[in-house]
Amino acid sequence: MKSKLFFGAMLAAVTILSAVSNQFAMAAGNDLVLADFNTGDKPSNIGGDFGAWNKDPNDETQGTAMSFVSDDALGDPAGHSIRLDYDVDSPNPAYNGFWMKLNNTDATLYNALTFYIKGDPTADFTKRVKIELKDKSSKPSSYVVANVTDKWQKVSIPFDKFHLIKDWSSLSEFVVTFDDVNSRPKKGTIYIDQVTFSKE
Ligand SMILES: [Ca+2]
Ligand SMILES: [Ca+2]
Repeated sequence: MKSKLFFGAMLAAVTILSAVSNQFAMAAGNDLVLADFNTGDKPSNIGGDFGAWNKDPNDETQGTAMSFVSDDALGDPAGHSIRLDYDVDSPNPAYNGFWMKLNNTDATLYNALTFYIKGDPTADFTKRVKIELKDKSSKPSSYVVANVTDKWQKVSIPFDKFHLIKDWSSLSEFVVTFDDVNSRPKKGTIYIDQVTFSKE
């Protein structure tokens, strides 16, 4: 009886150990890079379109302009990131930013959205940036990233922070939003790179 119990305990331990090592194996190389922007052109790594959006294109006092810059977050001398020049300083309610289609990507193998972000010390920049994901219902689920600095910083947002995402098997869009509530100063420059679904 005793030896049976011992054997059972050993078996449980081996099972747990192998489950843990499988997790490490998955974490090592199974991230899905959605966009590294390294070609300096569209589309994204998964074939998705992306660009800047403006709440009211007729209001010339607000908007975001997107461009590619050869300042890669991972230090690749041939790589690129995107530069977002935003302006939410307007007499009208103002919000604008960056959108990127996710082409119904199945994210069920991953548990975090990661990317690199920094601000431009010359143009100045907001320390708080709103990030949104949408599933196929297209209802945005948002999370505000704080403490952006003028150095590249890796941000990792666990999926469970995006409370309104119901269906992780089919994601439609990644959005960066500047608005007149979170963005201080109301005009500035943010860089984004290496948008990835990760298993952490
Ligand atoms: Ca890059
Ligand atoms: Ca303005």
